[in-house]
Amino acid sequence: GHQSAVLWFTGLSGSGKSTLSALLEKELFQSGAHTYRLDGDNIRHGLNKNLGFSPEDRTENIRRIGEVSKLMVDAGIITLSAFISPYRKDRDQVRSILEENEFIEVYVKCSLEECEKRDPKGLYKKARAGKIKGFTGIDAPYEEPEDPEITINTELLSLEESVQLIIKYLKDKNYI
Ligand code: GGZ
Repeated sequence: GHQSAVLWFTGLSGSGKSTLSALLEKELFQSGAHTYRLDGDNIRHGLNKNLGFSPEDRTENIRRIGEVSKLMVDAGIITLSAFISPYRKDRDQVRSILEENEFIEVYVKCSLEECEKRDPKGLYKKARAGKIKGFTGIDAPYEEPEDPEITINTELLSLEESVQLIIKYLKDKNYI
């Protein structure tokens, strides 16, 4: 059977959300699924370009993305939303506007130490130097999911293993 849903990727900057969701989308698309990916590139530069990184703005960012994700799920699309989404209450709010089986929380788990070591955009370095204020993990909080549907530890799994784990979940639960 087929059931659309949002795969909600949450985790620190540099944890691997974008890389993982991009490769997963590619594989899902190749298997014939209808997918769409929401991330900072197509959301924070458009719909949410009036929002920054204060706690209030992050909450509003996630609220709007949740509503857009819901519309996409209603349109029958497997939606991949990749945002830090640091507040548990904001993620739970998104969960609450969807049906039970329509929200799949994917915790992209990676220690702050490792994210800082990766630092692909040099943002942690800037945050440590005080050039960026309120950076998640440094001087802004990240609240870990308490009961995510899927946890992907990107320090232990390869990218391909991570993708296959999610595909297996989707197959086992009859999403694809
Ligand atoms: C966290 C920030 C910040 C601050 C800019 N804190 O690694 P990136 O660059 O590409 O991903 C981060 C992205 C986070 O945006 P989100 O919309 O996912 O955040 S939230 O869910 O909290 O609303 C990072 C960059 O934006 N960035 N300033 N202060 N990340």
